[in-house]
Amino acid sequence: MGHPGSNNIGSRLEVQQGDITQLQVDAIVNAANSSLLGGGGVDGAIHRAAGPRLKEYNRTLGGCDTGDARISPGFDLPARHVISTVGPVWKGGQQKEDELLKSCYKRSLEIAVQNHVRTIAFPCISTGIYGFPFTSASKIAVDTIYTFLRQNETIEKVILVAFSNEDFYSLKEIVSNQLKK
Ligand code: AR6
Repeated sequence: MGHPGSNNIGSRLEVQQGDITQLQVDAIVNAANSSLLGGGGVDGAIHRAAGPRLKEYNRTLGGCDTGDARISPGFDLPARHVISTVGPVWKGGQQKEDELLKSCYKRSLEIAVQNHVRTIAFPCISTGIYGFPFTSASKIAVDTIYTFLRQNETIEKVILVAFSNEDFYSLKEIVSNQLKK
């Protein structure tokens, strides 16, 4: 337990390695594209695990802008909801990529709170097919999540999910460095 006023930041952000589709949390976040109708990477895995109703449901949402997010039921997933966010495609760093990535985490957390989500898991948005360099993307993720947790008490647990072993260790290091700040 943290002391009063500490808001327990350190214990509310956890890094895990594995497949996000297996997690039994209130919401998992999807690194989607603006159609919200599925794709490769984690998006493909989430759509396969949620079943075809996710795509049917998402058709009714009418897409999503880069940096924004939408919520859907989890259907066949162990998670209750899927929050789909659209990360920026890395174009060298001068096309507002940092700002848009930050907005993905912020908007996903805002939508989570509006929907009474207390436990939420994120993949490392934009770091696969969209090509955002992993270290800078992870720093933005951790920074934005900590800032949000400091201002919000309803989210109990945020899990950052690394797919590979290498990503797991690099995320762990970024989290511990960030906490010292
Ligand atoms: N669980 C957790 N993380 C995963 C999983 C999984 N099952 N599978 C992949 N990752 P990506 P993006 C990691 O490419 O870069 C799709 O086609 C992966 O190692 O899934 O935001 C969409 O439709 C990486 O660290 O998403 C879009 O068109 C991270 O998830 C586009 O890809 C994100 O990689 C989005 O690209």
